[in-house]
Amino acid sequence: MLSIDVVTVLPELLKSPFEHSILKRAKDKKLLEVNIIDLRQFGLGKNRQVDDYQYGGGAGMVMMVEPIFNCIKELQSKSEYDEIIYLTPDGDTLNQSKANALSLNKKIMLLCGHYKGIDQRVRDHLITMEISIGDYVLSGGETAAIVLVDSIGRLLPGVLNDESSALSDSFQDNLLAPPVYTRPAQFNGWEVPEILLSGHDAKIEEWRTKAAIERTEKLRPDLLDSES
Ligand code: 6GU
Repeated sequence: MLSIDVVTVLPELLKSPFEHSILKRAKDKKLLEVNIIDLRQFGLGKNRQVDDYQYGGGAGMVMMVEPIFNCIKELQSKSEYDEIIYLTPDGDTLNQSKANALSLNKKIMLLCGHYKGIDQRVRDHLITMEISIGDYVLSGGETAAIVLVDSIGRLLPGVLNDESSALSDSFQDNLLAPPVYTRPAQFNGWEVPEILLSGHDAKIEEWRTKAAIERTEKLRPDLLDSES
């Protein structure tokens, strides 16, 4: 069982995404648990303030250290975390090998950033890992958290019906997945490659490997000489 606590100022945004399809199955099978924690519960004063103007001036609010500190300490008093991850565009870019590694944990916390980011002292003293989901800017870390939980959750053993299915995904071996087809074999004069209809398993496997390599050379040659 992997348990993921997501700390956010927008809990409503995260309610539905984990209630469908593969992530729902993971939850039903007790392989994955996702808890949403509303950071505003730890906000200061009667307005439950969680952000403030930045020192030195400049546009945009910054998430304050104290509510985040109190939230993390409260959660840590109940369980031990393998990682406390801050989702931020300047973090390490997520890839399949990072998702694989994270799927081996028991308990992780995700902190969703907002506004201009969080007080640097949170990052210096409380966060153990920083992750970005790509080189573009999102309004908040919540959508990134959904992506991260999805990429990790589907890797947990037993989540996918066909155990080999996650292994044959694109990127799992630094190759894009080969093309796939289903019935009918002919549509509108468009044909399915004949080898796939042959029933010859070894030849089909050979065709798929070749097609995966060709597709990767054409679309993502960078993957073929990358380490991760
Ligand atoms: Cl993790 N957060 C935000 N706000 N923007 C992003 C991101 C994360 N990853 C890419 N862009």
